[in-house]
Amino acid sequence: MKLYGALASPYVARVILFAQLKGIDLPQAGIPGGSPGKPEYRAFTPIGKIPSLDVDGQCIPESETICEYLEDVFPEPSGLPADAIGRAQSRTISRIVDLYMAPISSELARQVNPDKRDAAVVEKNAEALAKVWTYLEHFMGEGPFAVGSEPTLGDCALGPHMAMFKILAFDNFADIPDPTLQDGRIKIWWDAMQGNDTCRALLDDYAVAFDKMMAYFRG
Ligand SMILES: N[C@@H](CCC(=O)N[C@@H](CS)C(=O)NCC(=O)O)C(=O)O
Repeated sequence: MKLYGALASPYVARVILFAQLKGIDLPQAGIPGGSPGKPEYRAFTPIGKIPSLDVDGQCIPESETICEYLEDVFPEPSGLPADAIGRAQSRTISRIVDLYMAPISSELARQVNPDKRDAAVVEKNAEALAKVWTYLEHFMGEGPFAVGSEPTLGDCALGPHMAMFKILAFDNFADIPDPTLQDGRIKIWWDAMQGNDTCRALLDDYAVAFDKMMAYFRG
């Protein structure tokens, strides 16, 4: 079993963090062909995105599906809360990240350079992001983590994305405030992530990797 993908991707970071929290030894390997667009990688996964998991030549795509696969194969320690409602809450946080938060990052990435910026696009996405914070606050369970006293699947999805938004959005757009600095449920969550050695170390490494990639958008 090996994971294809680079840590600069918040989706790859999700899987790595999930595996680390579960104590799974998950080797990373170079993408076949060298990059996601290459025919060698497309033959393995026509979706052509990272991460993907190679299980004896069988491709498992999509970060969330990979995490659920790891949970199935290595059920202990669980990467999900013990009760069904808690598991649904943790999965909901991941879904909010993928469906509502992630698309905003792609839009804002194109607005980072002030010389090429469209203020209307920034404003539209700032409003959308403010809504995402309300979704997260509404659907997070009892804390301090996304659901409960330990990090689970939802934290693994949200952590790298929040770390990405710190560099991509809050550092670049004065009108997009950082919710992890304002009193409330998201700050409680972020502080818990920072207080967990595994989460903090992964998020720090991810931020370094993502920041290097940001040079492309700043140019
Ligand atoms: N829904 C996918 C998203 C993966 C994704 O968008 N990966 C990006 C890197 S952050 C990628 O591989 N992009 C390469 C490309 O589009 O060519 C998942 O959860 O794994």
